[in-house]
Amino acid sequence: MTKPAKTVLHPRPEVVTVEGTVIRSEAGFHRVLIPGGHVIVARAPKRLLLGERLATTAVVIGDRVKVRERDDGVGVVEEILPRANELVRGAAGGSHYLDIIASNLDLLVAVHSFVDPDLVAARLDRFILIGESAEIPVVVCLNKVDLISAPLAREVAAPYGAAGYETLITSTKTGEGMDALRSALVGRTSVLAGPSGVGKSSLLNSIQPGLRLRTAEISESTGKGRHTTTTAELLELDAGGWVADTPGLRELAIREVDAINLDNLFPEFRPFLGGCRFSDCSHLEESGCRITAAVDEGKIAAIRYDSYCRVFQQLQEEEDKKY
Ligand SMILES: Nc1nc2c(ncn2[C@@H]2O[C@H](COP(=O)(O)OP(=O)(O)O)[C@@H](O)[C@H]2O)c(=O)[nH]1
Ligand SMILES: [Mg+2]
Ligand SMILES: [Zn+2]
Repeated sequence: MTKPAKTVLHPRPEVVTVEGTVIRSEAGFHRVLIPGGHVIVARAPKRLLLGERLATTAVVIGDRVKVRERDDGVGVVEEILPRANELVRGAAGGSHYLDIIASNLDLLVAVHSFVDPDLVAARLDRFILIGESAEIPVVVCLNKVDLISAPLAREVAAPYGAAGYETLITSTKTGEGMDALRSALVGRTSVLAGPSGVGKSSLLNSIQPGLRLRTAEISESTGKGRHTTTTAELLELDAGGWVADTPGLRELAIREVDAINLDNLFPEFRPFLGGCRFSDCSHLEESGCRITAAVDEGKIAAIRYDSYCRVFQQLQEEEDKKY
């Protein structure tokens, strides 16, 4: 964001409450975009209203907030309006604590490269599941198609299309798929999520050269990290729309999903759910399982089912640790 902080001056009364969207948070100061394109800087009390409930949650980028403007130009966040969704970062070590890093996202673009690093379906699927568990619409982006053949790319992408995801095949080297990615982002508030090295920064730079991005190079080579670790930001696209850039994206968590409910997060499983012999079927080894039958019939891609089994076991191990 290059927009300067502006305070709108009102003649009277001295205190005015405005509604806006948090586009940047740093060290307790939030930049709030308000109607008319102005940005006001606001602080937030430790506890404030989140819709009906009193929450100890922090204000995050994407939040719709009510801000009281004061005479001295610094605003105070009075209320966070109810969030449509929340992107969370999981604390390491199986802790229960979840850190919210952004809210009200319209789109999560799950990015992976075909090669370099090689596509590992379970890794890509974990990022898709982060979107699914947060109820954020997901688009799949498979990048670096210049490094493999077109038929192979189509074959690898097929399970995602079959699952119902809009699946983009892209290359920042040839420009393939860039228009489609741009169209997906326009007018929305999005986040690109995926392992490091798959081309997320390159994709955004291809779409909009000069878009200011926090890169690994900056935070890791300067060794300071002081500014980069605490700043979360929504970057504005010239074409319209916003892209979230936050330091927590590498540790995103699948949110509060019990293993037994994981099947619901695979859209292509849904038509078959309820068809198993046992109502609490885990779809792993039980007899009379409609899901494994659908895999055998070629109606569910084996590679997606394999991801399901892996993540199911991971979630179950995490649950076992808790009790
Ligand atoms: N061949 C090829 N390389 C790419 C492509 N996109 C990015 N890269 C390279 O992949 C590496 C990692 O890219 P980067 O954007 O930093 O990935 P990020 O960690 O996901 O942000 C860089 O060396 C890029 O030049 C692509 O479409 N094709
Ligand atoms: Mg990057
Ligand atoms: Zn089953």
